[in-house]
Amino acid sequence: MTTPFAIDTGFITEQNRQAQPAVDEDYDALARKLRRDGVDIEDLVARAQSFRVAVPSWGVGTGGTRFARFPGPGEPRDVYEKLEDCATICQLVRSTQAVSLHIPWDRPDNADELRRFAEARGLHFDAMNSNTFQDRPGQPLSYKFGSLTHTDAAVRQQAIENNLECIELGQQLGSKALTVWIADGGNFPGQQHFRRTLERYLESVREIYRALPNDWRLFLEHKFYEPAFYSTVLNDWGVSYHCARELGPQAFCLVDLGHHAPNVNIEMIVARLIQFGKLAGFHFNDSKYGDDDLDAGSIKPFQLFLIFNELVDAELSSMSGFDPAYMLDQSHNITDPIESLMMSAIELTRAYVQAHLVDRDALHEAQERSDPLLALKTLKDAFTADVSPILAVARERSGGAIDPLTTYRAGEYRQRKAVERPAHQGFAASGIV
Ligand code: RM4
Ligand code: MN
Ligand code: MN
Repeated sequence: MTTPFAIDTGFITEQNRQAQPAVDEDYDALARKLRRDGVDIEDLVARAQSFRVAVPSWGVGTGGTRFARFPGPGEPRDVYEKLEDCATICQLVRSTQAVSLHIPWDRPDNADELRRFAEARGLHFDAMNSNTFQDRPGQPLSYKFGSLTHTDAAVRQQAIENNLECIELGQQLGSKALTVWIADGGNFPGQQHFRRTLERYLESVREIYRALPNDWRLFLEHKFYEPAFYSTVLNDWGVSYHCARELGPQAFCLVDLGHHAPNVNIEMIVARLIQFGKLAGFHFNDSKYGDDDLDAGSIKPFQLFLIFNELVDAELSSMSGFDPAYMLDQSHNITDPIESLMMSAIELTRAYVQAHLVDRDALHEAQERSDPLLALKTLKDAFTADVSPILAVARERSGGAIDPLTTYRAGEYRQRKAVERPAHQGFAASGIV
């Protein structure tokens, strides 16, 4: 077998050399401007270098809608090829060392071999995601009418076992968390008894919780609709919070940005969960209408900034137990997934750095003096600052690309993969994966 193509480090260095003079000029100008405000740019570069977000294995494949999927060239055909793509993203942006797997989509024949394969590429495994929202071939019982909350105890048991398998596999892979998202819910009024269904959910998740290793966390992911269109069992953060509390100290609430009704104040939910010590972390994406799974920061960058404003506020107050897990959860339907994931990782780092630019003393004072306009201006000053030179320098110092998109395209990774990975028959099926 020939060695799969990878972008050469020397090529990145050469691309950086060409981009360096312009970046240096912008960086120096920004450093001077920030110094006037008493901010040391080097601190912000260090913050940017420390930022981490996990990439979902399913994100590197072309997504789709319920109408169609338009596969792109050179798509990964198995978990190993997915990891190659994740390694390329990390090579260029340097913030995405962790990969989140979905089981059974990514179930390996040999977990040790997969772990070594990842480690050899500087990657490790983030939260495991269980999938009980589809039927796998040969599966004895169907999830058509639910999984962990099904009225039939045997179906619930099967779904519990699917989750236990994820924990077991995750332990072999070095993961430390399990994310449970269920599609359970109803399309018709009367279809489900709301209270009984939630009771069954708790009973099932308790079994999963009991199997958690001591150093693991359980992330409960709520979603208010889809694929169930009338009601879902874990419909919002309130229910999620209730369940996490019922379960115990290792259970937390995961916030997927696309899983809220339109206009909901997500940053406030984030602040509440932080205050209650139950924020698991995020599935980052963006949306206009619903669970659109668009690229993070593409539609509502100010909202993203406001979320990071809460996160950074908690980070700077050294709140005990504050350790949110960040992951991208997007569906790349019409873009090259590698490009989208790189740009999204950069947008998150941007929001994180901008949030560090907020003058927190000034904000606090404006709040105390009931000066809403000055409070908003304090936030807007940070949000409108162009921190791109900080992000570029951070990437370059960490061994990544000053301009990941240009370098990726110039490196012809996708073209090379199109040759190496001829699409197999039947791969163009519709659906989100
Ligand atoms: C769901 C949810 C889950 C993700 C699946 C693919 O809407 O966001 O996190 O695993 O999609
Ligand atoms: Mn999600
Ligand atoms: Mn989702």
